[in-house]
Amino acid sequence: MANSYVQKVVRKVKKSNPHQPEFLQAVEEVLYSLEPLFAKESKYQDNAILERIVEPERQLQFRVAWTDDKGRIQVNTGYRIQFNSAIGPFKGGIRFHPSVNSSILKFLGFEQIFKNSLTGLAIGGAKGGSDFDPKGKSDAEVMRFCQAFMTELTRHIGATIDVPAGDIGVGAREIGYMFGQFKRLTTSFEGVLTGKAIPWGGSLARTEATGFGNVYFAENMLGVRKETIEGKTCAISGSGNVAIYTVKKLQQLGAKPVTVSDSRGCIYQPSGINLEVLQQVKEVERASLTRYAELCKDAQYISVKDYPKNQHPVWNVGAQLAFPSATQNEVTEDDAKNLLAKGCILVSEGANMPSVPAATEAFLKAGIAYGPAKCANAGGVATSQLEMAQNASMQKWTFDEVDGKLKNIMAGIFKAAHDTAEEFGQPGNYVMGGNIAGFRKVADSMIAQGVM
Ligand code: NDP
Ligand code: 2IT
Repeated sequence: MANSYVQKVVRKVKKSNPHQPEFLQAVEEVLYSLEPLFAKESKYQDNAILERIVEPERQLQFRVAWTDDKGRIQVNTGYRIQFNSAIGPFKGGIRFHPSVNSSILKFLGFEQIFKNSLTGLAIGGAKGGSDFDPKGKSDAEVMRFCQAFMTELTRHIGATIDVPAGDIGVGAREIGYMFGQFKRLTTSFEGVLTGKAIPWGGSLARTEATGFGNVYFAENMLGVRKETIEGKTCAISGSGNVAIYTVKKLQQLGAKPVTVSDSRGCIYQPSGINLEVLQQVKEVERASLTRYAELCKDAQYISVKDYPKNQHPVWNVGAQLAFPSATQNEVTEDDAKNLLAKGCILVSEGANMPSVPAATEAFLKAGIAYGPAKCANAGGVATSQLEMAQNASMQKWTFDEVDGKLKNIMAGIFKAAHDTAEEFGQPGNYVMGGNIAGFRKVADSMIAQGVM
């Protein structure tokens, strides 16, 4: 009976969302993991919560026309998926990447609902973005694009309505241009975006928060296994915001990160990643990792074209701890096998949905510490909410205050996932524990607020 409820809704989602593989993947992963809850409670089915929760409250798609440096008109598609506002204003990042489409943003928006709920804060779920590629564009082109994108988005957002932030391809520079345009159009200086620079409303520790938070989550997972971060060899994918501050926190705690990657290749440096060089190459020069290899003579660079089929070399270096921090579906089944075969004891996901379903299954089956994205990378959005709180109260907290709150929030998420997994008879399964804990709060709020 309970099984057939999930199956019925999954069938309906498949029928009404054809050609949206990432969205379907995210929906199936969450819904099937909730089955133990529906076996105990009928109120969710009685109130058609699943049928409602898989349907975004509002989806915006719009034209973004802008002029490049040569005076040519360029056109991109802009999106904002306002998925669920049961527990707070819509909240979630904006992604600028050529692969962006409705399926990817709906998967991200759907995940964001449960992630935001797990933080224990009052934030609903949303995601937005565009197929615009900031790579190779001048600052002036990025500015004109951001202004054109925000010209439409402005009418749909606000400090208590919907508060976007960064994600892939959107960092402090893009947030600045978008904030400026919002202010120009509305004359309102408000906390409408998070990830702002410090002098004009940003929060200390927001830049670091996703990476730091992920390492704090990993520490919690290791803690119940009587293990620590110190002395461990770590593999990280990606070399953007999340990857860089994962490397930084791991080094602070005495671990040795030995890999990073970007879309063109990866670095393996057995002596340990040089954080200063990484920040110079990625944050200052916005260059490829080939530049890192030029600057660090003992680093090995492997180009994507030399990767073994379906395998990412960063997951095959014998790391004890793994932190996927690039993009969705980057950890294949073969990668999971490589990690496990070489003694990996922990996978903690900085990226959103980085593991394919077969990889997730392999980690759960092996019984290693596996921190799913909704739990492990929630430190970013949680600290965004701390930025909103500072903006609303016109206060400014110190780095240590924000970092201390972040640490507590990550411990709270771990406890919720851990205790819920035990409650439903699958100790250590933070996929199920996290999904049920995140879902319950949103679903109960939806029931309380009536049919809509
Ligand atoms: P950045 O744009 O700063 O960095 C992204 C990194 O991932 C870059 O190294 C990029 O390489 C690589 N990458 C992106 N797409 C691909 C791809 N298709 N194949 C291979 N490599 C790729 O983004 P973030 O660090 O902010 O985001 C990384 C992940 O973390 C994403 O999944 C994001 O959704 C997630 N996340 C981010 C949060 C945040 O606060 N920023 C919060 C929670 C999750 P290249 O530069 O060559 O494209
Ligand atoms: O995926 C994510 O949680 C983010 N990109 C951060 C969202 C936010 O609103 O800070």
